[in-house]
Amino acid sequence: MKDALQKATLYGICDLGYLSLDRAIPVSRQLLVGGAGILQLRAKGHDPASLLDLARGLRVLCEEFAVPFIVNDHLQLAKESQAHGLHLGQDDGDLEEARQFLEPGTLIGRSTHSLDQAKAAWHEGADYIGFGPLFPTPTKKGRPGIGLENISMMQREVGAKIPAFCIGGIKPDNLPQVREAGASRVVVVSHLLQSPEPAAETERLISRLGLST
Ligand code: 3NM
Repeated sequence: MKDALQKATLYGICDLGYLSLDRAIPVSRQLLVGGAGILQLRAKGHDPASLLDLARGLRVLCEEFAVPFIVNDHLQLAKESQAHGLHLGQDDGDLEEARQFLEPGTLIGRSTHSLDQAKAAWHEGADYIGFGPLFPTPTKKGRPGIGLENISMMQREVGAKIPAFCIGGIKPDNLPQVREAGASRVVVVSHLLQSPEPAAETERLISRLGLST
């Protein structure tokens, strides 16, 4: 799935903060139909053991589209659902320890909130990073936006080596600015999950960026 990761330009998230359990798979399918090149299950506040069926279902769905399926936070759930990857925040422990627990070849991503953290994630062996939040966002409450000024430097120093996805408050109206600032890959959560037409909207965002998956 490393090749598929390289091709991904729009990263979709099945976030149970926005989707009820019964909509999780159908809406995720719409994101993939629209061209999302990677998909994460994010379920803050849920008991990971209760998510195993959903995670397995999403993994199978992603395989249909040859897209990596990533589990946020939960090492055990990633392993048991045979996810293609695990995503860890800054406080979620050591990448190398996680790598030893997971099947060889499992992708590991890291959230980063500054240029220094982005560089550190590359040095510790992350397969990809998130970089943000660019703008304050209700999806990740309590974090200030880091703005756009470090994107081009981050791209040169990290994004040239591993995929780097800009994240946080990205919507159609600020997408041109984000692109202009140097982003070539993005994560869009609330805008897509709240859209009445997630597939069409995903496709529209990708084409507005001039990015293709
Ligand atoms: N991680 P939306 S920002 C899940 O900066 C997440 O690490 C962030 O959602 C980070 O597109 C974020 O709704 C929320 O703003 C992204």
